[in-house]
Amino acid sequence: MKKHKSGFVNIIGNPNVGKSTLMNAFVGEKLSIITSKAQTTRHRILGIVNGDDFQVILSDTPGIIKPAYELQSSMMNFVKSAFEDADVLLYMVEIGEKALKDEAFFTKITNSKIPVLLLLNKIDTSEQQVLEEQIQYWQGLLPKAELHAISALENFNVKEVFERILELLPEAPPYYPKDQLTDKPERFFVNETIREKILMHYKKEIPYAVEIETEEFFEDPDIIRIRSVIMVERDTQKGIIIGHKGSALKRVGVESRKDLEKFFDKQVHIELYVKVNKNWRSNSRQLKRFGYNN
Ligand SMILES: Nc1nc2c(ncn2[C@@H]2O[C@H](COP(=O)(O)OP(=O)(O)OP(=O)(O)O)[C@@H](O)[C@H]2O)c(=O)[nH]1
Ligand SMILES: [Mg+2]
Repeated sequence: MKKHKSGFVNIIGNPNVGKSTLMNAFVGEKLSIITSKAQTTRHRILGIVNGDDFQVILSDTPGIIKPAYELQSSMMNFVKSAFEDADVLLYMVEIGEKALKDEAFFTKITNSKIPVLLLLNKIDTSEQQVLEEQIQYWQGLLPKAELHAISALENFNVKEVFERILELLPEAPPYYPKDQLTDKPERFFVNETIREKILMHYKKEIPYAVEIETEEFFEDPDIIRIRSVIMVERDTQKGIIIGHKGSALKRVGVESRKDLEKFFDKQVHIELYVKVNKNWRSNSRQLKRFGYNN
């Protein structure tokens, strides 16, 4: 009989390099939201890939930044935790970027005792010559890491990286039930879906001042009824979220409903409200309430 392998595989890297896209590609489900804006991911989200003789527990994490307010410090604590329990680290960079913005994190990667796979992502955007230069540059910077050039978006070399992860994982029993896909509850995915629409449709600071709280998630046999609150920091932001005659908010609701119907494979009814929660991003009690309690 084949031995069972299991372990934690944690994806870290700068904002916007494609960490969430890769995790979703491994899992085959849209667990993490993806947008073209930096700091899309705010939590550490597990995506579990199960097989007869393996369980790979992937972690998507927020992009590494220098924190400017308490929410961001909490996001960086999620990244730190991902360093601590990894069996394999996936350090993701994108074509054209230069090393991590945070030196301390970069030193940690350089000195890592566990295997590091250096994933050079978005190679679909680059010419062969640029790619070769980039490979040389990164190999020089992190000689101990094993480099894989990939495109998470186009699923190029993703399977090969997964096979390599399986080779590197220790023999261990599964940590989670074999039918479990993630560590997050249903409400979390509702919140994230709504936040994704806000990241997509509102400019500048607005998405960063928003947090979602789902107050009601009620599952009937043929429909899920959801009521969620969009929290902003100031009155002016509330007006912007709602938009002219409620049109902007309505669009968020319609698009979120469509995505959630796909995600839950069921009809969804969603009601959205907007509330001002002054400076929640800097208030540790509020942050705790929203699940940033690390
Ligand atoms: N061309 C190309 N674009 C990609 C690839 N992977 C991801 N992207 C795009 O890059 C952007 C950021 O992707 P995400 O997966 O959200 O990146 P992230 O690292 O999780 O970002 P944060 O959560 O903000 O740290 C999105 O617009 C993706 O579609 C890729 O392989 N090629
Ligand atoms: Mg992300």
